[in-house]
Amino acid sequence: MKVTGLRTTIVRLPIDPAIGLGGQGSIRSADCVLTFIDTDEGLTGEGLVFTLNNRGLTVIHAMVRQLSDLVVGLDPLMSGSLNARAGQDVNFLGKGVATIGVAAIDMALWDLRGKAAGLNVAHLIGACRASVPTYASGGLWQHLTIDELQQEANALVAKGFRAVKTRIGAADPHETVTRVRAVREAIGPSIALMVDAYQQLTVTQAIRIGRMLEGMNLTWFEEPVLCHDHTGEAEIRRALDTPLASGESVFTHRGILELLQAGAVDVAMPDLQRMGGPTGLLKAGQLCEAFCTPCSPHLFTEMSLALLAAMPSGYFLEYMPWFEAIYRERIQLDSDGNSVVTDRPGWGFSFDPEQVRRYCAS
Ligand code: SMN
Ligand code: MG
Repeated sequence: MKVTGLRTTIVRLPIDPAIGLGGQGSIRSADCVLTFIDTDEGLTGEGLVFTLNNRGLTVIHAMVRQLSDLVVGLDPLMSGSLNARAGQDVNFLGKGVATIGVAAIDMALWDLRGKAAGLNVAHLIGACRASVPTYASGGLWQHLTIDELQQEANALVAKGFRAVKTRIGAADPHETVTRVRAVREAIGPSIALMVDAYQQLTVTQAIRIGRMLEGMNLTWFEEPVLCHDHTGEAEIRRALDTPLASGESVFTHRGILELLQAGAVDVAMPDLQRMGGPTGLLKAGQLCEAFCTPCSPHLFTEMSLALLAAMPSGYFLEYMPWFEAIYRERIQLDSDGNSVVTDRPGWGFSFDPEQVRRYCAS
């Protein structure tokens, strides 16, 4: 089999109503570069990388396209070293956009290998579990009132989720506690609850708020401080009983290694596009295993499901519905609130051409 070409399509998915991030602006769209790798055997592999609010979308798009010569002509079954070679190739540019470009291609190659074998990526690797604990991440944002928070929390539980995440910020700590308590009261004691401060706090603020939240049986406290402050994360982790989660904002598995070596986290959260794709994410998962640290991949629900199912260190799947509109298939929850690993080949989730046309902006 040979790769005959790389195609890309830009889709812009509106997030309406916009998500308010406390004092940190808002999220109004998820803007994606869909990557298609075609072969002479008629199989096509698919990948998705994205940005928020259209920021840098054309840059990511150009990056993916710039890398097409690395993959055209390649036998997808012989693409094991592609990620490492591509990493060397873009080394001069540093991480960031270059890594995201590599990720799009690596995602599509994994999809292709699964399709060529007739296996879901989870089974291609060798799955550890048939379903994956899942938390609802698309709601409970900071712009909601207490009533709205409770209504949304109830609705998520009614949909079958057994774990939910809410966002907090640097507002008055008492208000933060009131909001998190309101969610805990709505969902009851047996649903897992996570909080995510997406890097908005200082170490002192995080320890203070974290102490005030102890006793609410939080599953984790996510990204309390700036993502590169591993010393600060380690300090917060030592000060609190609540597990500390972080890692979504670091690049490549080496970024996750630094996080683990610093003793910064109880839960590591590698992000598929910042890891440079599935190859890097699986390496991050193996590092987590070596450090006896649960691994909860960030976003990319439709692809992370298969990878998480195949990671011995795998923990929760983040269910974020932003990309659902362009996929044919949907995540299925079982009666325990776990996402079921599908037998469909490749990712098991494929782009719906009609919906792609609808949201297409290229
Ligand atoms: C998050 C992800 C994407 C945009 C905003 C916030 C959040 C998460 O940190 O973990 O889902
Ligand atoms: Mg987060």
